[in-house]
Amino acid sequence: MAEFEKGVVPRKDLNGAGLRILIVHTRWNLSIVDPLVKGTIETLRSAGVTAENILVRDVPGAFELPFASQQLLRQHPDVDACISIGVLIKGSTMHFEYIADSTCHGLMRVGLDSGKPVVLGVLTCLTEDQAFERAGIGRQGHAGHNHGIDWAQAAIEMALLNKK
Ligand code: CRM
Repeated sequence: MAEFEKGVVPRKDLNGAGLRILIVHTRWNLSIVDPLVKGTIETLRSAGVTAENILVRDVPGAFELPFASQQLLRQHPDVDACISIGVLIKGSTMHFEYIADSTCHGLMRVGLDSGKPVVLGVLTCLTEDQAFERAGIGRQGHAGHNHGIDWAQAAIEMALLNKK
């Protein structure tokens, strides 16, 4: 039996040429957010999205992502998809649960209301190590996988689907 491999199987030959992609990212947990944004941009570029067609904007924290994504999509009607990136790490209060829940629901709503794909680039991690590993910069010999790669591929796939 084939071994189970966790994760998404990307579509082959994704072509992002001509697509315009918005990235909105947080400045909270920036040392983890930065490599995620980098991985996202590198993947978009290698799939044919030009540098001029990648708009990058930042906001304070994850809670701001839905509002900012909504407003930036309104201000830039030529954008084909939005990737909203942030990293939530559980602390000792209930803040994490409230922010994670409202951010994810908010981003889903922005996508459905705007008719533009919004990719959930928000990690909701129980430990710092989980976050590092999902940004491809894991410690203690476990580099992990940069989820920005998957988010870029999802954005291109959904943008192309939306153009049909
Ligand atoms: C984040 O991206 N943001 C976090 N924030 C900030 C929050 C928002 C402010 C202003 O509206 O509320 O920017 O998204 C947090 O407040 C916390 C909780 C910190 C604590 O007290 O445990 N965490 C994050 C976070 O992990 N990531």
